Formats: sequence, C-alpha cells, structure tokens
Amino acid sequence: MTELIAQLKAAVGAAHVLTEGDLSAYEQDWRKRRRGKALAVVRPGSTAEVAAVVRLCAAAGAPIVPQGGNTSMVVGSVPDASGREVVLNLTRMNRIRAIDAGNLTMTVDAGCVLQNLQQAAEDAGFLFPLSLAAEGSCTIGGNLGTNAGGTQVVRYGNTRELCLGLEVVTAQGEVWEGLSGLRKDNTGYDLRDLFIGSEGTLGIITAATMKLYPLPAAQLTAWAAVPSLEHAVKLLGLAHKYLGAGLTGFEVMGQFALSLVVKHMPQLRVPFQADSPYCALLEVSDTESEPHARAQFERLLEAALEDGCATDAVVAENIAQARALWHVRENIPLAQAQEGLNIKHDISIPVSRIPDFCAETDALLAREIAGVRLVNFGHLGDGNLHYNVQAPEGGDPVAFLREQEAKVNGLVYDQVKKFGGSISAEHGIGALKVDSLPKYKSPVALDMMRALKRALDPQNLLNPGRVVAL
Ligand code: FAD
Ligand code: 2HG
Ligand code: ZN
Repeated sequence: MTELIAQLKAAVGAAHVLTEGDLSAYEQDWRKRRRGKALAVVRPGSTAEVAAVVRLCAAAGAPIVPQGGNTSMVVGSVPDASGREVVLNLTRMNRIRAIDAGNLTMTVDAGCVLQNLQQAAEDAGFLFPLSLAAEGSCTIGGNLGTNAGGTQVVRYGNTRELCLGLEVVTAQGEVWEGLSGLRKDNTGYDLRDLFIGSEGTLGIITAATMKLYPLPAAQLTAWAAVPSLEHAVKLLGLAHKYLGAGLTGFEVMGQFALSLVVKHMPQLRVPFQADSPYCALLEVSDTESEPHARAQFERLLEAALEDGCATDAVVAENIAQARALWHVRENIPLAQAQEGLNIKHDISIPVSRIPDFCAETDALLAREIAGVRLVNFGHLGDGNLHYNVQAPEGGDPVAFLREQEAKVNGLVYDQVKKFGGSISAEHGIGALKVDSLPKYKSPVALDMMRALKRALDPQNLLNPGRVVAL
C-alpha cells in the first residue's frame, strides 16, 4: 500500500494526500457514532484527478469512501476501522462553473458548500432553495449523494427534484459527462436518478447542474402553538388551502424537543414552549409583495385559531425575527447532541396517519423502556418525522445505546412498516442501517439494488458495505 500512496501523491500532489496528524475531521462522523482509520485522505482538485485516484485505487484493490462535508447522520462518509479504505474528500472542488440565467440553472463542482451556492444564486438574482441546518458545511455532492430533503421540500422537492444533470466518475475511473440542463430527456434509462441517493456506492459525483428559481418578492415566517399532532395535521391542511403553492415550509416540534433548546441554548427565545404540546413553523413565499403575504398569513391564522388547530401564533415582523425562529428549529439536533448520544430516526409516514403512529408508538416505547425520552420534531409537511429517542434522564447514553438501540429500532421500524412508511426519508442508510434494511425493503427491490451495484461496481470498491451488503 505504500506504493499506492506514492502513486496518489503523484496524481494529486503530496500536499493533498493526508496520512498522518489529526485526521479526526475525516475519520470521525458528525454524531460521534464511529471513528474509523483511513489508509489515506485524498483531496483531488479536479474531475481528472478524481478519475486518476479511482483508477489507482481500483488497480490496487483499495476501497474508496467518497466524502463531502462529512455531516452524514448514518455513518456514511467515514472509513471503517480496517485502515484499508481511502477517503476521497471532494471539498477542494468548489468552483461554480456556470450560471445560465435564461435556462434557470447553475453548474457547480460537487465540493461546493451548500451555503455558498445559495449565496451565489442570490448574488445572481436567483433562489437556490435547498436548505438544511448543515448548510454551512455540507456539500452539493453530499446532498445529491443522500438526496437530502431539508426545510423547503413542500414547495421545491428533495435534492433530486432540483437536479437536471450530473458529471460522475465511475468505479472504473471513467468520466460520464451528463451535465445536461434539459428539463425533458427520454433517451433511455435515467442514469442521473440512479446516482442521486446512492450514497457514493455507484459512482462519484464531481459536478451537477441544478435548478434556480426567481427570488420571491417576500418570505414570511410564522410560529404557532398547536395542541396535538392531530391539530398540526389539520393546520397543515389549512395552510395548503390558504397558501397554495406559496407554502414553502411546514415544520412541527414537540415540547420536549424544544425544551432541549431552552436548556442548552438559553440565549434563544422559544415562543409558547412552556404551554404547548407542539409548535409549528410555517413559511410562505410570495411572488407579489410582503403585504400580500402578510394578508394571506393572517387569513390562515385566523381560520386556524377559530378552528382550534392553533391556540396562539406569531408572525415574524422582519427577516431577523424570521431567522431567529428558524434558528430555534435548526438548533434541535445540536441541543440533542449536547444532551448526549441518542438514537435517531428519519422516518416517513403518510401525513394523515402520523398522529395515530405517534400515539401508538409513544405508548409502546414508554411501556417497553421505562423513562425513555422522545424527541419528536421534523418536516410534517413532507410526512417526515425525526422520531428520536434519548436515554432516560440521568441515564448513561453510551450504555443506553449499547443495550437498547437494536430493540428501539426494531420497535419503531415495525411500527413504521405497519403504518405504510419508510425507515429513512432523508438521511439514507449508510453503515448504520445497512443491517436493518433487508427486513423492511422488498426482497425484489433489494435484488435489483444488488444487481445494479454489481453491474456498476463489480470490484465492490465504492463505499462497500454501505446501503446494501452484497
Ligand atoms: P457527507 O456526509 O460527506 O456524505 C454523505 C453521503 O454521501 C456519504 O455516503 C458519502 O459517501 C456520499 N457522498 C458525499 N459526497 C459525494 C459525492 N461527491 N459523490 C457521491 N457520493 C458522495 N439531511 C437532510 O436530508 N435534511 C436535513 O434537514 C438535514 N439536516 C441536517 C442537520 C445537521 C445539523 C446535520 C449534521 C446533518 C443534517 N442532514 C440533513 C444530514 C446530511 O445528509 C446532510 O447534511 C448532507 O446531505 C450531507 O452532505 P455532506 O457533504 O456532508 O455529505
Ligand atoms: C433536521 O431536520 C435534520 O434537522 C437532523 O434532518 C435531524 O437530528 C436529527 O435527527
Ligand atoms: Zn430533517
């Protein structure tokens, strides 16, 4: 393997092949669930260099872990403990290649940080709507690799819906130039969609053509106190009715989830937390004007208060207030991490069935695991909940995960199956859920997934053992 390292240094420059010193930023996952050991961390600067690295690793039989911002929630972007895997980190590839205003697209390197893309779009007078709390460090390649969702899916869809074309380095080290800006193309299988959400197991995304939208004339944010999940679902229905396509975000947050923000971020103001079992965060985008958006919001909130699906509500007066409200929502994962290691679920259930799912599953978990604490929040507008589980108060989180994680996952996933849902709506499978997937995915689907993996990556070099075990 020393020969491979020398070859990698020749291909990308010695300064961009890291083998010693503190490599924890590349080897440790964000949630601190696993710490691996890389043979080397390689940071190519161009598509040609990525292709060269893949060819060298393929010749040496060295597995590759593609990595962007390393914010994966499912241990998808760090090496295992073998010391054999090469981490291929794309963050040096951070160029915006082109903005096509007429076609409403931008073509970007895979290592661009999401927040920089949002800013570049805005500077050019457009909106790039993908938004999630990790946007300051996650990359568009990682967003595509996981088909990330985030907080604007109700209006703009997941990352998949925002992508028109890809450039990909195959497992053989060839470059597929599929950077199409076409909105319609029916010339055979959709290879683009195959790579999106494949978590680095089928190819390495090196660039993408993404959709842009006109900047809305106004964006308004409201925060409502909601007595129950049934009421939250009703409020969502009213929001669709009153706001139509203007509804861009609809998040729900349970009282305990918000109490962790109050506890760990006392500087943040959390409206209605003390008195309301749930709170909802709503966003409207308006193509006309702020007064028009405000009038629409007022009509919606009046109807909601009258109907009883909200008991109180505030509409942000300005951008700073809106940001502060989003900040509370986006800080829940951080507050949860500060409370201690936890079990995360990013499940989806048909929206109409979420209240029954939670009532049944909350009771089941409380019966089975004394004192268990449920941190329930998420993207209700998309039927996607972060139905997270925290150790009992004062308990040892490490022991809790060791002793209870398999049991908790089994109970929750069985309930998800019963309610017609998916065990992962956002974060993907990674290494963390690879053993659970076969129980909840159809055997026919799993066979097709394995067949695709074998066809595109016959040496099993790209993120092996993640997503689907061969
Ligand atoms: P990484 O973590 O580096 O990689 C993620 C996966 O993609 C890995 O399997 C990796 O091998 C693969 N990959 C990375 N780059 C490439 C590439 N160029 N080509 C092929 N494969 C690649 N996710 C959501 O969906 N919605 C959220 O709201 C959300 N919020 C988050 C909030 C926080 C605080 C954090 C820490 C994470 C959150 N995530 C969320 C999870 C995470 O999926 C996203 O942050 C993001 O999509 C990952 O991007 P990344 O660049 O960090 O990818
Ligand atoms: C979010 O929606 C992310 O904030 C993270 O998907 C969810 O921490 C989590 O469980
Ligand atoms: Zn989420």
